[in-house]
Amino acid sequence: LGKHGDHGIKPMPTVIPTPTEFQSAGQAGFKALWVVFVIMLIASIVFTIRSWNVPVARRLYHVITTIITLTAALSYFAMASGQATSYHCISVKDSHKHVPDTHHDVCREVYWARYVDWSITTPLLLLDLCLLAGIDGAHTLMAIVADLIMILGGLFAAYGRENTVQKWGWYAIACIAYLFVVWHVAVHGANMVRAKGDRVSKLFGGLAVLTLILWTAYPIVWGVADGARRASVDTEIIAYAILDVLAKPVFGTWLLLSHRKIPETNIDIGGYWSNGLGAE
Ligand code: RET
Repeated sequence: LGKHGDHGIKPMPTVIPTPTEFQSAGQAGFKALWVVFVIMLIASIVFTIRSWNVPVARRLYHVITTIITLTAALSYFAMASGQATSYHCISVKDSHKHVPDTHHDVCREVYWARYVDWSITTPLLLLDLCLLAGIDGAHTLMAIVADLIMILGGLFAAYGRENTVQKWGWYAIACIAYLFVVWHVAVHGANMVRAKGDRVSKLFGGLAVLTLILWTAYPIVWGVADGARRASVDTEIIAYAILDVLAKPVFGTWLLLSHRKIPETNIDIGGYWSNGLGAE
């Protein structure tokens, strides 16, 4: 026997299990959500007032664009007031040298309001672009359905279980759907818009490039923040906030101001939508 009653058996090192980690919004995140709520509200009011000065026959872009910012305002109100969010937990492995690995949960706040917002607003943004380019109804509808698959795929991915095909499977499906959307806008749209002349082609080109750059940033932010959980919830909120302001009020202002200056942007899709005056 050793000096201190040592029987030659080393005690098993004990491991205190790592507690569940919660990733939630902080003060900066909440502030950003309120700021974007106000920006979206102001944009909606300005677009509404501007639309009153436009004849009904030329108001469709105004109506679509106002619904986009209004929907965003409502979704930001929900998020800023602490609603429309739920924790999604994944199990993370902790490796230890001398004892078996343990696991602990990482629970992250996922704002599902975003997906409700996007499933209403991104089809309407596409509708703006499709009307501008003069894309036919069949292709417009296909672009919108692909867009819905993209957004709902993102929602399912956000709540997908770890170590199954759920999360990244849905992400891959959503990304393929996004490629369909890109084809409709960038390739088909660019072909169709030529018939509307140089000024509309230039405007469409500008708006389409802005859209492609911004929209492509969303799956990147998602991958880093929601997918890999490498960014804090606040960083995620601020990244989406900047993208949303550029993709909705800035996009909308550009479209509506140009619509006023360029009469060829008028929509020629029949009297029901344009009161028969659209093409004039
Ligand atoms: C997700 C994750 C799954 C893969 C892809 C995505 C794309 C989202 C996009 C969102 C655009 C939102 C806009 C909001 C308006 O303010 C759902 C993030 C491809 C393109 C423009």
